[in-house]
Amino acid sequence: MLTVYSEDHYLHQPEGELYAGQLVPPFECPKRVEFVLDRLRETDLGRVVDPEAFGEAPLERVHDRGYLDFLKSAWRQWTEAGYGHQILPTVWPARRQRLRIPEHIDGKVGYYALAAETSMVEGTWRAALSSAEVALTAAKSIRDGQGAAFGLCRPPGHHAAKDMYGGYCFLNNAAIAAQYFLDNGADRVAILDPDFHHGNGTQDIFYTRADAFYLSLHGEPENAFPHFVGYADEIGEGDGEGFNANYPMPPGTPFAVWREALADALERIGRYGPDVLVISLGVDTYEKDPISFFKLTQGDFKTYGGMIGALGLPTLFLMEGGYAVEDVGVNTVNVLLGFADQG
Ligand code: OKP
Ligand code: ZN
Repeated sequence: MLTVYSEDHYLHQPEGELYAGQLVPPFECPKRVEFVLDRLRETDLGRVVDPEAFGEAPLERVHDRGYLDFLKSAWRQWTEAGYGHQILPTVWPARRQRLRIPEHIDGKVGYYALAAETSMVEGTWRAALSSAEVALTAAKSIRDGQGAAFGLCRPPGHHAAKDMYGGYCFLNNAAIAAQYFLDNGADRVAILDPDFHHGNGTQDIFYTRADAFYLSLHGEPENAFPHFVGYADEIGEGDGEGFNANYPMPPGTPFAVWREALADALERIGRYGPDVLVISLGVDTYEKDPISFFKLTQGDFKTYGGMIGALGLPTLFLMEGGYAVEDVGVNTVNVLLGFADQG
C-alpha cells in the first residue's frame, strides 16, 4: 500500500495546549507521525512518497473562501496586533449574540474557532495545506487505479467544518478527499470515522447530501469532545436524510461492543454501494490513550482492519488522532496490515 507523507507537518508546533486549566505540551505532536513512519518502514508496507501540489481549488470545494483567507492571514494579523505568542481564542459568539465577522483579530479568531485547545503558529497554514495535499495525492493514486492508499496527514482534519477550526484540525482532509473523488468520476463516497472523537466537521459538511455517507463510532457527547454534537439521532437532513450515522458509546467500551457497532456500520456501507471508502483513521480508541476512554488493544486494530478489508472497496486511509505516542505507529499500521491481509 502506498503511503503519502510530507515533512511540512513540522511547521505546526504550538507552544502549548490549553488542557484542564493549564497549558501542557500538545497531545497532537510531531512524534506521533514519526512513530507511524518508523513502523511503516519496519513492516515493509510499501513505498512512502511526497505529496503533489493541488493549489487551493480542491479546498474551496469544501471550505469557505473567507475561512481559508483567515487561516492564511491569521498569523500576520496576530503579530500586527502586537501579540508575540501562539494564537488562541478567548471570546466566542455565544447564545443570542451576532454572527458577524469582527475586524479585530481577537474577534476573528473567536468567530472561526470551535474550541480553545487548538493553537495556531506561524507555520500552521503551510502544514495544514500540505496535510490536505497528502490526502489528495493518496486519493489521486486510488482514482488512478490503486486499491488502497494511506495519507499520513498531520495536522488531522475531521473536526474542521467549512468555516471552523478546532480539535487540532484546520482543513478537513477526509472531506476534501471525498469531494475530490466526487469531482473526478465517483457517484457515491462513504466516509467511515473510527477515531475516538466524533468528526463534527465531516458530518456538518455532508449533512444535507446523499452523495457522501458519513458514519462515526465515538465517545458519547455526554462525556467526550466535541460534546455538543454526535448523538445517534443525527441522521442527516433533506437529501441527506439517512446518509449520516452516529454510534456514540460510553466510557469503558471494550472491543467486543465496539466491533458490533463497526459491523453494523460496514453493513450499511455495503448496502449504500459507494465507489470508494474514506477512513478517518484515528487510533485514540486504544486502551492506553491519554485523552480517550475506549478499551481497544493492539491486536484489535488488526482485527478491525480485516473487517474493513472484507468489504472489498477501494479504500483511502487518512491519519486522524491517536495520542499514546509510542504505540501510535503499531496501532495505525496494524489496521493497514489487517486490511491488506483481507483485501
Ligand atoms: C482530535 B482528534 C479532553 C479534551 C479533548 C480535544 C481533543 C481533540 C481530538 N478532556 N480535547 O479527533 O483525535
Ligand atoms: Zn480523536
